[in-house]
Amino acid sequence: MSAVRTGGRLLADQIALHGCKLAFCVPGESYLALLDGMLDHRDEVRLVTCRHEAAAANAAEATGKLTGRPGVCMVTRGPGAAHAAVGVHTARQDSTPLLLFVGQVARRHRGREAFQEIDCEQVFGSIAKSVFEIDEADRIPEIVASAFALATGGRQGPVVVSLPEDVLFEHSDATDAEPFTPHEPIAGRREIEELRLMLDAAERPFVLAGGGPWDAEACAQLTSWARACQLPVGASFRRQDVVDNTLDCYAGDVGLGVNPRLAERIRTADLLIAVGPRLTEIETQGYTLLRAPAPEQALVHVHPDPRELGRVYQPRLGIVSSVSSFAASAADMSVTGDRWSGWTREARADYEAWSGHPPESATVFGVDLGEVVAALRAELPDDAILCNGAGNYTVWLHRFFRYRRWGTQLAPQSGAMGYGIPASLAAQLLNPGRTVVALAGDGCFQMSGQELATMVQERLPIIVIVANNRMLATIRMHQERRFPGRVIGTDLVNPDFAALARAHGLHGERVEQAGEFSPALARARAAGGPALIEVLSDPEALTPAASLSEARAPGEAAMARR
Ligand SMILES: Cc1ncc(C[n+]2csc(CCOP(=O)(O)OP(=O)(O)O)c2C)c(N)n1
Ligand SMILES: [Mg+2]
Repeated sequence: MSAVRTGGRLLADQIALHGCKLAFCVPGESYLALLDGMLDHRDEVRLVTCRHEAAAANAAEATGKLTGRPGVCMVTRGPGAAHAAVGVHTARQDSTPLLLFVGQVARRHRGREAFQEIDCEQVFGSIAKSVFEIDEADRIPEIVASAFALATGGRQGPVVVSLPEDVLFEHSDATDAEPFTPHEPIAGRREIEELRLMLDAAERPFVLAGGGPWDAEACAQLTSWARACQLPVGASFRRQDVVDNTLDCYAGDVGLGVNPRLAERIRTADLLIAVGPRLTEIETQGYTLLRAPAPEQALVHVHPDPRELGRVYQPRLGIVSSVSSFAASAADMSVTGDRWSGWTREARADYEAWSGHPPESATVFGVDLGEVVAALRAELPDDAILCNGAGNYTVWLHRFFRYRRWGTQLAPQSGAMGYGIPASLAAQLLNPGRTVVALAGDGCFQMSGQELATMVQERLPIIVIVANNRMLATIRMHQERRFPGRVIGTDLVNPDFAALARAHGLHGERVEQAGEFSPALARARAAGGPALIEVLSDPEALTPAASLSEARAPGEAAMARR
């Protein structure tokens, strides 16, 4: 279309024509004309108002994770942009396509430190893939098309677009862009053949899958390759849904609190095929599983962005390819797995021994989180989406839950607290018929708990589970290990979470004793609307494997056990 439009309307038209169906915002007077433009697209683009910009940005990030296309977030200048920064950071670390539109001071006031002025380039320059400021309404179609393309090209990530207020009111007769199409790097035949030869020579191959963007088809192709060649597949940190965890080829995730036997397996593999992930501090367990820069394992690294190949680790074979293109090519590869089928069976046995059943509860008080995850595993449908933030409570989830399908895990590789609840908004809005569960610790919950109001307003039947141990256990754990007995800053005095939920209009209840969680889950699922279950858990149970007293005095606790 080409007609005279305000910048705000022109921008809203571009957002819609590039295929955005869901956007999150906290309104601001700095971008009224964009909001007004969105009104004319209200039937195509659902605009959800969050209570806090951090939540809006996280929800948009989760939209990007689930769809592989940029999630869209709109916020006001200084305070709004500062709040939204956490979502930009997560999009960066998790390689998620995200567009953050920031209302900005008028052009003529720039540089005066006008009211709430923020220099987006300075603030976001080191975490966004790119930062634009639109100087004239005529260039809106070009810059927005560029932002969509940049966010999705190569390694996906966040792009920030700053919108001077007067540009949004300026009139323009610019012509619309064409809808953007993401470009996909394709795995070359020669590289696939080279990989086949490397596999032919391998004794102990291991596949580490992660990164993205994945989709159901690519995951199915990766799985069929792994099964045909009897390859063990591990998932990178918080990408546990790339392979059905119940299959024999699945060997567990290389995240925080990794199975030590899995870590050892990767260390001793002779061929490591990384399909999609960046090889970060987490996947390499503090850069110890692989030697930098030249790993002992023959490293094959598949990544859509050439800048990630050799960034820390020099691959023996680097393949610049989308995970989908690689998986499609690999699915046709036939290599006999006879030599390593025993190795793959052992990898699976290690996983099952590690994650089969939560250990016997040592808790004397409240509900063991092992019981909670066991109930979720047994009772949720295979396509339920589980969302979480950061904290020790996630260790139970990541270790004992079985992810069955792609798109069922929304969790921040950035380790950001407060992520799970906003992510659950996106998950439920995009998948109205599916079960969505958000898990949060008491600390984590209180970073985005205000979004219970958004759940009610948008009628989203999300089930929120708050694991309440009345402390920031992750930090307390580190504190006890490094400074035994010197506790500071990690105790929490909390509200009554169930009552807080009820005050928002959710079904809310608290479980305090073993055996109570499963019936509470059934009641929450039957509630027909958003529900919150507060689970009182024992502060003594730091992780499935560590207790508070042991962290404080490892020797003494071991003596006491004898
Ligand atoms: C936004 C943010 N702030 C601080 C941290 C550091 N941090 C990591 S885990 C954690 C405690 C989480 O507490 P809670 O949600 O209660 O979970 P718990 O560890 O008690 O199970 C903190 C403060 C973080 N990861 N993210
Ligand atoms: Mg806690």
